[in-house]
Amino acid sequence: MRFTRKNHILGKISVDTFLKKYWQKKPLLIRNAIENFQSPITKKDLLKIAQNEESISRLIEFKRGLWQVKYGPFKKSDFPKKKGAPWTVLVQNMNHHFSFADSFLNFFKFIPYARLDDLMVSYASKEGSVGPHFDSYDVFLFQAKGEREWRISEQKEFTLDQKSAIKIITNFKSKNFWILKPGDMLYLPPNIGHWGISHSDDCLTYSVGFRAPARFEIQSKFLDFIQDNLSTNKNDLYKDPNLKLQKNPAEINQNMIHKIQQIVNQLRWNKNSINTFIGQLLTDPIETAIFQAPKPISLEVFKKDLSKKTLVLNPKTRMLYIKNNFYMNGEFIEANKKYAVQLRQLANDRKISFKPNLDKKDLNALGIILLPLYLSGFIDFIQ
Ligand SMILES: [Mn+2]
Repeated sequence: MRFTRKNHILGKISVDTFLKKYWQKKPLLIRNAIENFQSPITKKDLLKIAQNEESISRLIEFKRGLWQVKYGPFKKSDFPKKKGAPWTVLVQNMNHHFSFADSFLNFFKFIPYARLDDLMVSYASKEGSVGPHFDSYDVFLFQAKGEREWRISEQKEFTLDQKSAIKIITNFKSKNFWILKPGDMLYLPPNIGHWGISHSDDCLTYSVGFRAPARFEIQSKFLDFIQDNLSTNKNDLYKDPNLKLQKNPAEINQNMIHKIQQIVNQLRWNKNSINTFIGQLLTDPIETAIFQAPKPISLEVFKKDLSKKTLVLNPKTRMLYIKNNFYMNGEFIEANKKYAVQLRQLANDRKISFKPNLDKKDLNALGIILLPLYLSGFIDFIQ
């Protein structure tokens, strides 16, 4: 499929205007974000991936006055067959399973990768819905096939349905609604009440989801990081050769308090260690990501491939950098800053082809940097 507006999906709105006026602030409807869009992902593809052991999927139905949810992986027989029954299947991280879904995310490069979560795809039969709800994260809802009505709310306070297994707003009120056709897209900032209802039996919606670390998560993971990097000698015990007789044996004496305060104050971190923490935190892969190790190859063979083929990041791989420091899937990459240009290109484009005339010494150095990542299944070659 050819896209007419290369790398721009916001219609008449410029990226600058979008970031200034809408991102994290207010909803935006974009008609014809992509013209003449035809979804390369079909209902059949989606239901197949929902049966995959590694996928994260949900089936949502409104039955007997209750919103009900089942979690995948599913068997084929789990999907409702009754005609006219409204149901929805949602599959997360489609970009890990379907190369088109991965490349679709390229439209959203105007938001940093560190904020990007995944592409979720949902199928709904006519009247299918996940109910009125709100999410904690930003989302672009792109209509890929069929039609869906979206109602959004301006409410600040929600009451939630206690009986349903999913988060459902019971006092949902909406003034606006839109019917989205293939190629249309709705952006929603966090905490906006919304309700999507399928108007057709072939409704496919792509949700480009973002992530935002919670303050608590940052702080508690930072304490873990500090603990993991402690170099204190474990056998260094508390000593008190100057112990004086004290009146009350239950009282903790000032000497002991001072010494323990000093030990606590010896915990140190600086900008560099915080940066290492940030790089590791933000590239930590999702919990379900499994990286399959390839057949081991020697550095010589790897270097030959490197000079001929295109190197790509595994769709599950997260690679980010801070200046000349590179992080991949929660690990710091040991590399001479001489090769930062190439590593930056790999991180930004998620692929790189080295020139065949690459200097022997440089090829060798890059081979040494990249081979361990290849052997971990983090990067791979395409012809
Ligand atoms: Mn939602």
